[in-house]
Amino acid sequence: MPLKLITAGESHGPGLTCIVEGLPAGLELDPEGIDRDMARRQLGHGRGGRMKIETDRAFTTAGVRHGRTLGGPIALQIANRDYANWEERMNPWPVEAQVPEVHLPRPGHADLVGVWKYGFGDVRNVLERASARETAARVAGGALCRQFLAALGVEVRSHVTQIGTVHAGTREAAPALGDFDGVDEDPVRCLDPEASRAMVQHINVQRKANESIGGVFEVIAYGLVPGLGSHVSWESRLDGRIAGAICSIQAVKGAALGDGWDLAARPGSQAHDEIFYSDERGYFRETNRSGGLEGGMTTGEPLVVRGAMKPLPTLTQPLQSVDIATREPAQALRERTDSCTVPAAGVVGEAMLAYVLADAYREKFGGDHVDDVRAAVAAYCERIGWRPR
Ligand code: EPS
Repeated sequence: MPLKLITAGESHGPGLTCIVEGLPAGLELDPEGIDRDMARRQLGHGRGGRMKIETDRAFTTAGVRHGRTLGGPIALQIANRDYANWEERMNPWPVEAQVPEVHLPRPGHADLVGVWKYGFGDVRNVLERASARETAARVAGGALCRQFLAALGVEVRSHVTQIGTVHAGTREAAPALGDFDGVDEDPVRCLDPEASRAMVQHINVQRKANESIGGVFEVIAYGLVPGLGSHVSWESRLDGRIAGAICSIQAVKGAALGDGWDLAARPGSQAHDEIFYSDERGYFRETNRSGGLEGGMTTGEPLVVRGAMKPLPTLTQPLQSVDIATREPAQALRERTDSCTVPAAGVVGEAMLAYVLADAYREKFGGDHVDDVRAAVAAYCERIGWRPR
């Protein structure tokens, strides 16, 4: 059975729910680990006033007993503390009060097409679900996937490599797992302190000019076995599954695997990772331009994916739009918003990559109990002569 991760919830409704179905029984879960990921998603210079209201915590209501999974669907609930201020506007049931409608779609948001497609006259019926608040639920579910992967020796990390026009310096080697130790303390979750200062400055300047700012985050998974995903059919290729998951994050417009777009300009001799063998190391590579993926399968090298995020479409100086009630020209909706969420998007990217990889492990190794999965992974590594790295 494929691993499923389903979210429900509106940005200012009573709360968010995530259901994860398909994890094995017997997996020990750490509730603090889930809340740690939730808190990490709220980090980053450039967030708006909403983050002062929310302190996200996941309340587990199903699928876990005394700290271990039961093998059934796991349900996690996250309250929207801001709902207290929206009880009339977002009540699931009819209210006495006259609730004002939103008629000013924002360019770049789901607003306009959403009201056409679903037959609404009130843009709020679209924007509430389209909001990136939904990613809090993905991160809660992703934390379960991350803990399943950790039980198999896999770790997932992220960092910010670009904000607006500011790029982190090029590194001589890809980051090692230990390089991420202080990343959440950095105001933009960047590994390059000098670039981080320039990024913060850039956000401040752009925010003052009423702009929102995009950027690029990178997610890396360490400790994978080779052979997750498959070359045999297009749906099985992990490249597409990962790119799809990363591009499903609100405002993400591009995903690059390994050296990605840069590979297009290089001669073949500079684009691939030559293969070596030694008795001590077995098969190995000296480079990782492929980002740990060849033929739609993991190679066992760190898996590297980047996501490019556009600037958020809610602007404090709104763009030109049309009032959908009068069809007269008007400025787009002006709402409280964030100016930059790239640091948070990296944490959401971790959740999405953890989900795709956990699904790939479930597909390849099956097992009802987590010990069955561990035994199957060990037998496979033995067969191919793979030494966990
Ligand atoms: C969002 C707009 C802001 C963000 C929100 C996503 O919310 P509000 O309209 O309430 O100020 O803060 O993100 C979150 C609440 C979150 O938890 O990430 C949007 O329009 O996408």
